[in-house]
Amino acid sequence: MNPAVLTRRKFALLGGAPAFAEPLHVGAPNVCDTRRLFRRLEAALERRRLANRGPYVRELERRLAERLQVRHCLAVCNGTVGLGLAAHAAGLAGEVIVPAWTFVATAHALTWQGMTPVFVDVDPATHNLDPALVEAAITPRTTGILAVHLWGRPAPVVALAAIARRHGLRLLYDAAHAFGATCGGVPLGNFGDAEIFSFHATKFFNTAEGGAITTNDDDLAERLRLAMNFGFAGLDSVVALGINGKMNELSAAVGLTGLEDIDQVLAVNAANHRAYARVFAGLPGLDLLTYPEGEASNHQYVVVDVDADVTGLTRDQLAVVLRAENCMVRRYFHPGCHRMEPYARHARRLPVTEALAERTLALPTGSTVSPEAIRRIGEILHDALDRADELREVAP
Ligand code: T4K
Repeated sequence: MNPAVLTRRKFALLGGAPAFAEPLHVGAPNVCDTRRLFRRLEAALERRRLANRGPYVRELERRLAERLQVRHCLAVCNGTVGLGLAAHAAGLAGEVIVPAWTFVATAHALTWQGMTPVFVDVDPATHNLDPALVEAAITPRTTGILAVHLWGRPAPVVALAAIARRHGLRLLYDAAHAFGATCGGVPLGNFGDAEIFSFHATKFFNTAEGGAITTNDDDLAERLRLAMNFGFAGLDSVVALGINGKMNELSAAVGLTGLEDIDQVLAVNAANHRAYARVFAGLPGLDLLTYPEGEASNHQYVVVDVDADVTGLTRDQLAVVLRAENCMVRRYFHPGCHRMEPYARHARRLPVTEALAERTLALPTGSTVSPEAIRRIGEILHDALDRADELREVAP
């Protein structure tokens, strides 16, 4: 620790100016090339084709399927609707096993369909479903597993596939965080019966709002196509229950334009993650969640485990310190879905999820965060740990 820094810093929490003049957000959107986007938007407006699987949506689906090396890719209006559509089209009903350590949309999408999410704990090392606990939670009412590739790190796909096969269950993946990641060299998007991506503004690849369902199952793809378009099989022939799950042309234009520069965005995220790794290597009690070696990863989430016994500050106290400096860290996914409504009244203890919910902090990354900003965040953290006694008094 540089003693000059110690004497210089006046924490914003103690009346100093925030370290960052403008807030650094977790999930600040990566914005695509605006000129190319405007040209695309102009063309869509001129041809007066704005919705209902227009040329941009079809092109985006084609390009995404190519990139993910998957047979079918269906662009949807958002990830949550995509999850509900996939659950419906896969024939899920009754109980579906999900992690509680995820964004609440994973569970809500099932509940909205009249299904019961059965929350199962995760592996503390990976933050993903623990296969042994999944198997133990199966009952005669279980019809499927909706696993999550949390933070874009692959769920245990081999073990889950074996469990699904053994028990005759459907297997879906919430891949909201996982676009661009691989498992065993295979792009996520190819596992289970179907996978569902989110292209929300906060994702490294975004269409403002949007998502996609991918599958290698031709029949399931056909059911999904019907279900996402009100069940229409022809001009006035409705053959199944459906809703409106379609992506619009303007969102697809954002996606097509963003896709052209996606490798640069991936490079920025990877470089930022390396910069954070250097910072956290020197900070005892703060462990950066790593991405698997030898696999592609999007590094969209910078996730740190806070061991308060070592740091002297709890995760929440550190969050207060950093947010005062305009580093707008998030407590994703506190307190765990099982302790949110409408699930809390039936909640049973999930010790790993509950511990992670008290210890996990997400930090900003993406194209709005420079290596210099990460270095400064490191300085603030060093300083905060050195002066934990003082900060504990003011950070509730
Ligand atoms: N499954 C999983 C595992 C998910 O994580 C998600 C979504 C879904 C399913 C559902 O997919 P979608 O239906 O959303 O496609 C955000 C996102 O809204 C949500 O998409 C995402 N996961 C979740 C992890 O994060 P919040 O409640 O944190 O949103 P909000 O408004 O607080 O924004 C997050 C940060 O991003 C803020 O710090 C501000 C910044 N931001 C946000 C937006 C929208 C910007 O700077 N500009 C923006 O335009 O949920």
